[in-house]
Amino acid sequence: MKNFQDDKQRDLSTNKSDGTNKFLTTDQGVKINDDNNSLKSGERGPSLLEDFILREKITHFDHERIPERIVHARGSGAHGFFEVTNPIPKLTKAGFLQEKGLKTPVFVRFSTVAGSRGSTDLARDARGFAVKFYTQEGNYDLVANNIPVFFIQDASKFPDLVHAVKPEPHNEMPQAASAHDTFWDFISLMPESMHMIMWVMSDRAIPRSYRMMEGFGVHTFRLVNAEEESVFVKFHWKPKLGTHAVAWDEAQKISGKNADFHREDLWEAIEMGNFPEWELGVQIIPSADENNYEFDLLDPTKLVPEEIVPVTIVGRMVLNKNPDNFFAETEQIAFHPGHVVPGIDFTNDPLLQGRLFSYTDTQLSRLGSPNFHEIPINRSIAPVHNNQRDGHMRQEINKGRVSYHPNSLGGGCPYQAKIAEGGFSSFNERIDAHKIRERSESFNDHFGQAKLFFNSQTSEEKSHIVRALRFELGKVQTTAIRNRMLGLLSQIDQQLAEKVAIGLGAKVPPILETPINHGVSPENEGRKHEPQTRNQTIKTSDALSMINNPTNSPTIASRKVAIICSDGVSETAVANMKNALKKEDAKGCVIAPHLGSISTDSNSEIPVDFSLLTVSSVLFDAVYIPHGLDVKTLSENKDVLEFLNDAYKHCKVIGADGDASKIVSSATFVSQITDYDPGIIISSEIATAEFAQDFITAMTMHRFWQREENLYN
Ligand code: HDD
Repeated sequence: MKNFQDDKQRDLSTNKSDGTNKFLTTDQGVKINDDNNSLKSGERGPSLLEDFILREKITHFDHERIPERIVHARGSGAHGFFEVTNPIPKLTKAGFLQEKGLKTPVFVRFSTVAGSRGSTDLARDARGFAVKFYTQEGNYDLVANNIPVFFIQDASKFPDLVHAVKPEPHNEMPQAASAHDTFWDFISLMPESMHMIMWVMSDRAIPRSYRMMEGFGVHTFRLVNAEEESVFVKFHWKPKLGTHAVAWDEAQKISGKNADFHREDLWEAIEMGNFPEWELGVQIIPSADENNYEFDLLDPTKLVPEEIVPVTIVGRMVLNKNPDNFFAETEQIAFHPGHVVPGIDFTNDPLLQGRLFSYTDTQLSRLGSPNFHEIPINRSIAPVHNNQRDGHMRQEINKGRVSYHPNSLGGGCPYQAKIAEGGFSSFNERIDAHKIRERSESFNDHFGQAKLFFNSQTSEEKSHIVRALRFELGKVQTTAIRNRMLGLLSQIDQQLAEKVAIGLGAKVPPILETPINHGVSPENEGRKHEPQTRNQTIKTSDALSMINNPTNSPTIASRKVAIICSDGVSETAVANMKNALKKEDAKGCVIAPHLGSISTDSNSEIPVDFSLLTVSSVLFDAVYIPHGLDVKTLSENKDVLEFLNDAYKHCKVIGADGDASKIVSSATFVSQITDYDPGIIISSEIATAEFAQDFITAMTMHRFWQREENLYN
């Protein structure tokens, strides 16, 4: 079996440099004798223009920023590989999907959409999930999101959408947030966005980790086999760790405590050897079924329920190496849905068609030259030969006289490949149509799948959506926008609209008062573009819920537990919990009032990982308080109480053994518990295996959202 897993690392290694044990030099390779003082006329004199070392250093510095991405500016990346587990040669001729066990190198970049490069990871937002496969037949980019549908149906609305969600242009506020007037003004006039709105108001928009997100190609794509036969596909990434979220209050606090929370989580998991993993799946739809659904396969605001077309797993992706240099790799990587290889092709989805233009165009202003494909992270490992020449920062030195085709002087080289030799040929789709600037009537159902999504959520998830909408619309200052939104929400679910209305102190308007714009010219308005709510064959789908999601598996691998300690702590209790967590690949972190170490009941010293001053509960998955602490002092310690109250409020597991349970009961929320709470694990005995096991089993539930019934009613 040929294994290409390391090909990209080998390729990148030719550009890597390491200054260890080397002289400091100028960019021209001249050794520098003094990097601390500029060349002056006399000790206190003016600097001399002659100082080429100073000029070079400052000039480079002055130019080291490049424009950030117009969207998805904030992101984090990692290297890894994709391995075929279930080859699909009957469906596609794509070489990297042909043989079981074949490994292809990948680079993945996860991102938020709206915020700037330096914004927080925990914004309420869709997440980008872009994968570059460095295949033997050239680069294939699957430029996906963690949500399977999109806000708009036609690429012509993308600039409007992005203008509306970005900080408002007069005062550049708010950063990395959709909770403001321009976003909801636009949305309230775009009923086609209602399905996506349900997703971004759900917990999908506040993931616990990039490693715990699903990924979706969104559009329907085509696979094409060696016989030039095609099927439609939807791409899915399914995370091995399950699909999980944080609470919204928690997300906002994380943004203050550690804006790099997701970036750090991905980095640390890879450094610790907890390599994130996803399965790649496809929903396969025969060409003949193109018109057999109650939605249009070309409409990117629709998904294909997994109950109608199940997901067939074809491979797995493992991320096992952090980048060496953020700018060179994560910032300079350039994705493009139009980077496809033979065997993968597009459909006429009008959003996808617009994307096919936008991505190269944006790289030209972001990376500055049509030679961005030569930047090491973008460079294909398949050989590149063509007649494209010159331009800013050209790296390749093309030999010979000939830079045109056809030619006789160069022997006709480089020559075209026949299809049988791997030459790309577009799928031979028959199109017979009038040129027309209009939206297809088959795209008119704006509420059917929004309903399906809402109805598929558990009651806890539904209340998260209600509270998210109350928050977002609560920040909107224009009453008319809030009311328009209530009108649209009532078309998804009357109760949803009414619950949101309570939070806004408003009444749900009758449906007829809701103005609608369908992206059609005014003279066509109302002709055949009335929005519809088509009945869905499927009434609910577990795959759409995070809590009922079939991807969830009972693992706590890579989760972090705060072990709150102080002098006198039981050494065996701490060791018992730490060891039990380690066996599950999770980590117990010792947190104490100060850094350094604390002394235990057996006079040994335990090193402290973090002081209470620098961390808080929102940065951990669960809290454990071991026996032996100074109960009186810690029960009154404001930091400890805030730790426990937040852990409780965010529905996390809280555990304590021996005397430490008294500390837990002194926290306000916890002290008010009347019913049994399966997320609070208390044991009168100290350091028992059963206690550690109960704690771990509770952690596999991720969160005990049912607590919120008492907290928020
Ligand atoms: Fe896009 C970046 C995903 C619609 C135009 N997009 C970008 C990235 C992701 C997506 C993951 C970040 C890639 C990276 O990490 O560098 N975009 C999507 C998905 C969409 C989508 C899943 C809908 C299904 N995008 C979309 C439309 C347009 C764009 C309709 C324009 C017509 N997207 C861009 C862009 C970006 C981009 C402006 C900004 C930076 C970049 O491309 O490289 O061209």
